[in-house]
Amino acid sequence: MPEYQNLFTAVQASGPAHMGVPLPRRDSPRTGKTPLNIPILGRLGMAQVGPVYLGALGICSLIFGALGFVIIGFNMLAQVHWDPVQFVRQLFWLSLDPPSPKYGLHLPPLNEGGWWLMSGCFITVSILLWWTRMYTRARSLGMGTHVAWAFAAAIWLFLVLGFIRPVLMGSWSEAVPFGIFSHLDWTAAFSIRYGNLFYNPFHALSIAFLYGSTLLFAMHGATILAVSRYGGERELEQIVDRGTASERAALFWRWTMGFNATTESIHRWAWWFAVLCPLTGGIGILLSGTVVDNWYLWSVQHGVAPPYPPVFGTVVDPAAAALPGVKP
Ligand code: 07D
Repeated sequence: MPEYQNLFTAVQASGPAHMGVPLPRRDSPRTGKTPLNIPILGRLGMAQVGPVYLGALGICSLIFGALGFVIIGFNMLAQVHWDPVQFVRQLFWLSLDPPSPKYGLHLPPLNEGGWWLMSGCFITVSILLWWTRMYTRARSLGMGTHVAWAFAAAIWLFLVLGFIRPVLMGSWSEAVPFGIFSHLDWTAAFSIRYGNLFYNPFHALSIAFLYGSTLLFAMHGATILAVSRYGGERELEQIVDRGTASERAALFWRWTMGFNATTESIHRWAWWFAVLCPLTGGIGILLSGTVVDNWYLWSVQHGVAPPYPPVFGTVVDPAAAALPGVKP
């Protein structure tokens, strides 16, 4: 047996399928037959696939998600006159857009944003149901609800972009369109409209946590793999059989940078960095247009960024320039 194991040489123990812990009385009973056993998946994780716990929340979430998704798909198909070839060719350019500004927060006709509103509503319901499912599943297993709260941080950004900020701005037209390139165009246009999002300190924070998360994940993943020859990845042994993997992992970082996380605290670092990325991001988006109209001018005003040299005269907020009586 090889001493060093990796993704491709891992020894796969196989035995009777594990159906999981007994379910509480209020939960749906187990249905279905023996779970699948797919050895190739054992190279990436576990070879056992299923059983999935669906339950009422799961089923409802999938139904609403599918409805929202299909509404988007059929709108796109209609845009290419129901031609499947053009649908595939133009997929990245197709888009289901929110209503135009003239509708404010009112209900628009279906073909002028109504479908967008309906599918957005269904997808939001689907995501909230999925969140509840994660929460209740964790509770049923006697676990903490950390995953659900991390998911909630992402949902916060999703809701700010598509619901909370548009409501505060008084128009659904502020929300993000459903489409591959269209949502990217929306992002670029949003940045330009509010004076370059790089000057938004919350966007900067969000990026710091995004990049920080990848760095922490790489450090943690690499550290554990590096001590897997001492059983570092079999976390139980670290607790009951001290003296090899964990100590080496900790010592490595203390030697190289003077400080080390613990096997518990590294996961708290990871959780907070990941959660703070959409949390700070959502704050940044919420402030754009509601409190701050031009992040570049805001930065100059607050001494964050230097002003342009006065060769072009004073820089005027383009939005303000459009106001009567203000000369560009
Ligand atoms: C988007 C929300 C949660 C998602 C959920 C899932 C479905 C599917 C389907 C049921 C990811 C929803 C699920 C919809 C359901 C069915 C069928 C999470 C999301 C719950 N930026 N930027 C960020 C960088 C620039 C701009 C964040 C880098 C330009 C805007 C992040 C650069 C411009 C917004 C980030 C860069 C610009 C952002 C996202 C570099 C113009 C946002 C964090 C190097 C392009 C968002 C404050 C995240 C935000 C955001 C990174 C550049 C615009 C840190 C690295 C200057 C408008 N940017 N950006 O976790 O929060 O997203 O901003 O250039 O809104 Mg940016």
